[in-house]
Amino acid sequence: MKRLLILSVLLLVMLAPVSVGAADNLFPNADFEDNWTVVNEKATVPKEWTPRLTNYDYIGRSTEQKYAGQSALHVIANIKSGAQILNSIGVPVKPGGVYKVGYWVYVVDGGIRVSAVDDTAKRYYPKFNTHHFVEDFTAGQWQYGEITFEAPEGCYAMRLSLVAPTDREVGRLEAFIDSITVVEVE
Ligand SMILES: [Ca+2]
Repeated sequence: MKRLLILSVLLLVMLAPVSVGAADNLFPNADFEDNWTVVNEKATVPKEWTPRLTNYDYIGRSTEQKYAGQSALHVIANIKSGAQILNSIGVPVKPGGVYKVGYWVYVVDGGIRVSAVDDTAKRYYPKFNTHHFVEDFTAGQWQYGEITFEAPEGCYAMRLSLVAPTDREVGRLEAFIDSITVVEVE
């Protein structure tokens, strides 16, 4: 009987879907479902994110286009290449730790760059700024993007930054982002 129980537990574990559990995700409110704050008539943002200056035409909650759940983040901007649109709060990391950022993006126009950036202190040159180029994406469909980085010596926090692409001239950009994960992999 006991052996049968162990076998059933093993089977359950084996059948469990391979996905990031909420407990493993270091990024708060990463599903863009709740906690939206109205900043002004053009921007309603998740509370963990701050718009950069007025580098946007629209930031809001999308309920029609989303990857999972009821909503996703919707961004429209006309800004110069490399300009930041939104920055997240800092997420604690350990120096030497390896982390994987995953996200789903749907590009309508232009493209968007997601960057993982050192957020230990406000400094002009962060200890790292690693990103995923828009050329990896095809417009008009949800696609998964991933960034892996090792937190260097002296790095105790990282943030995510949504940025206008630097690999091409972008006039108007429009994109949706959903289901972000930040997990420690080693
Ligand atoms: Ca969602």
